[in-house]
Amino acid sequence: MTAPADLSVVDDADALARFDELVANEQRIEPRDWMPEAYRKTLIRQISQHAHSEIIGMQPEGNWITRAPSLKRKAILMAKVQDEAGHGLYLYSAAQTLGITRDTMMQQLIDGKAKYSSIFNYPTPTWADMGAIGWLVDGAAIVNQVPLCRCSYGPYGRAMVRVCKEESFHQRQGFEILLTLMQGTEEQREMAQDAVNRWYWPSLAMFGPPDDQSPNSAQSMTWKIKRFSNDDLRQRFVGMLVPQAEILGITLPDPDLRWNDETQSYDMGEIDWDEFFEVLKGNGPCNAERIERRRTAHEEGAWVREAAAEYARKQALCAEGQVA
Ligand code: FAQ
Repeated sequence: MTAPADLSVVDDADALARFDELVANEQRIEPRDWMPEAYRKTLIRQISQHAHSEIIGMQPEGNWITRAPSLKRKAILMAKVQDEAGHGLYLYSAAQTLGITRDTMMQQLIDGKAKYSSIFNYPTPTWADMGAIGWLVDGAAIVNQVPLCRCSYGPYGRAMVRVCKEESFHQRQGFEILLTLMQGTEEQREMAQDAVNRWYWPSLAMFGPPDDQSPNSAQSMTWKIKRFSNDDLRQRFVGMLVPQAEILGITLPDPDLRWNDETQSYDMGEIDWDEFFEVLKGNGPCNAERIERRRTAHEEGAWVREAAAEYARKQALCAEGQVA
C-alpha cells in the first residue's frame, strides 16, 4: 500500500514555485498571492520601519515651522512636512496589506520596540539644518528609494513612485536653502557649512551597515525587495553629492574623499559605525525626545480617532437603514 500524499507540502511547493517564477520574471507579488512567511515578515519589518521614519522624520523639521525666516519659507517647509505625513500613511497602508494593523505598528513605535531611521535622532539647532536635511537626507532617501519603486511587492513599489516624486522636490528645496545661504553673508556661509559638517556622516550611515555586516541584504536582494546593496547605494550617493557640493561652494567634511581612476568611484573615509549602532540602540542625541513627543501626540490624538470611529459606525448603521 502506498502512503497518502502530503497535500499541504505539495501545495506549498507549487505555491513557492509560482512565487519564485513571478519574482524571477519581474512580476509583482500582490496581497492576494501566496508568499513565503519570511518574505511577508521582511516586508512588514522594512515597510513599517520606513513608515515610522517618515512620521518621526517630521519632528526635526517641525521644530523650524514657527521660526522659518519668511512666509514663503514657512509655506514650503509646511508643505514638505505634510508630504512626510502622507508618505507615512501610504507606507502604513502598504504594510497593512500584509496582515499587520496600524495600531500594532504604532504601539511598537511608541513602546520604543520598532526601529526608524537613525538620521532622525540628531538635533536641528539652526535654519541651515533645513537645507542640510533637504539636500543630504532627502538626497539619500531618493537614492535609496528609486530602486524600491521596482520592489517585487506591488503595494510598496507603487507607494514609492509617488514618494520619490515628492522627495525630489524636497531635495531641491534643501539645495536651494543652502545655495541662498552660501550666496549670503560670511555668517550665513558658516552656518551652512556647519550644518553640512553635522549631517554629512549621519546621512551616509542612513544606507545601513556595510555589506559584510548587513544580515538582511542577501535575502532581500534575492527576493528583489532591495535591488542594490547598502554600500553600492552609499557610493552612488557620494558620486551625486560631489558635483553639487562644488556648485554650492560647500566642502564635504571628509579629508579622504578622492576620485579613484581605477575603481571609477570615490574613495572615502571611515564612517563611525560605533556611533551608528549606539543610535540604533536608542542612545543617539534625540532618541528619547523623539519617542516621547510621538507618544504624547498619539495620546492627544485619541479623541480624534474615537470621533472618527464613532462617525464611521453611525454611517454604517445609516447605510444598513438602522438609523433614520
Ligand atoms: N537606521 O541588514 P540591514 C526619509 C537596521 S525615509 C536605523 O542592512 P535592511 C524621508 C536594519 O533595520 C528614511 N536602522 O537591513 C525623509 C536592520 O535591523 P533589523 C528611511 C537601520 O533592512 C527625509 C539592521 O540595521 N528609509 O529619509 C538603518 O536590509 C527627510 C541591519 O541592516 C527607509 O526606511 C538606519 N539607517 O537595510 C523624512 C528606506 N540601517 O530590522 C523626513 C527603506 C539599517 O533587522 C525628512 N528601507 N538599519 O532589526 C531600506 O531600504 C532598508 O531597510 C535599509 C536597511 C537600507 C534602511
